[in-house]
Amino acid sequence: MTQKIKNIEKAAERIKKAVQNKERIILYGDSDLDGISSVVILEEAIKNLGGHIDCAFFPDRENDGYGINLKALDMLKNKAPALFITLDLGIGNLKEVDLANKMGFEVIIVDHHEPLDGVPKASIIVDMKQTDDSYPFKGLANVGVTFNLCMEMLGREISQNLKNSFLELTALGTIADMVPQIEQNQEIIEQGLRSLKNTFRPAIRAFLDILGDGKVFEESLPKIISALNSAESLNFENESYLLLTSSDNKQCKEIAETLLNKNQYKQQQVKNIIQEVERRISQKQDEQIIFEGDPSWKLTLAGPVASVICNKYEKPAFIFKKMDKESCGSVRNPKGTNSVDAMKTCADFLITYGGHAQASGFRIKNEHLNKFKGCLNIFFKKK
Ligand SMILES: [Mn+2]
Repeated sequence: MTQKIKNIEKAAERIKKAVQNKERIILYGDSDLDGISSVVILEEAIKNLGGHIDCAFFPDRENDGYGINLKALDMLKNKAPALFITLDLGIGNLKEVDLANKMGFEVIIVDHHEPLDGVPKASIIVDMKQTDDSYPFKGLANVGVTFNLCMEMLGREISQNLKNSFLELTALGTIADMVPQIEQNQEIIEQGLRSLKNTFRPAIRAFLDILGDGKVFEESLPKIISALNSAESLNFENESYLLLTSSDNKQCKEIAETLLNKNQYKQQQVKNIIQEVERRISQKQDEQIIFEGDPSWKLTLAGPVASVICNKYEKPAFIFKKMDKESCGSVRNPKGTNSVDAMKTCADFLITYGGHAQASGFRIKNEHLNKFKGCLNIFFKKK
């Protein structure tokens, strides 16, 4: 028997039971394509079992912060009791899960991020990065974990068509999340892209129609992924989610067009910030890390900027938006170094942090920025 991710059978059974008992189900996903595609395929799996979800919620990273947040819980409190399923976030939300429990929610966490100091008191946690999970492949995107969960829920009876349509979104989310394209991820991407070329999904068809004009699929693909990945959440709604779940061709075309335009604008803003960072670091070449922030930089652009800077200069890149009292940022690290370990060492200066070895995020009081930077420089000097 092939090995399964810890608790995945338990989670599948619990969700199926909720469908049977007509319990309320809330899906709470991260606002990037990995999180959104996770929500979409889990919703489709629940529908396939004859159930439905009560609502899908996506926090706005810029204004509400990453993960489960108090504003969301406050908006959702009237829906308790309900099954509250988090996707691509939640493993770091120890306090928030306590609060959700108190409000009468039963929380299931589906995540692929590294647990920090302990795990939340959720009813079920599916995350192969838990220390006692011996699942051999740790590189799945969250949508890869969710795909495994959907397969577990639907079992052998699943039709090849439905499986393919799940694989399409799983491939997109996996590519978008920039996890290593090896082992299961490679299989998912190969099968998903093969199916995508002839997809029935109205959202993808809309993109292909707009970008089409005789262009090959491979050229359109990065644009589609980038557009879907850069939609922002507003009032816990997300345009990419609306697009991917719409069956109205006209609406799909309108949203797809909007997302492509917004993404183009975003790419230009990313370029501008990169230029500014490069101007600043040209005077600081002796430092171990790149550590730059600004009040005018959008938080959602910090990740893309840090990626480019990290690749180009082969140094850990900490890029942040400086707000009134706090700063919030994204981190990208060269292979062989671990940003989560680095921040663990310097955790005294941080409000929160979390993520993966190569890609993570943090929140900090402005008065601690210099001490944090000094601590990071010492950590990476030792490496
Ligand atoms: Mn992810």
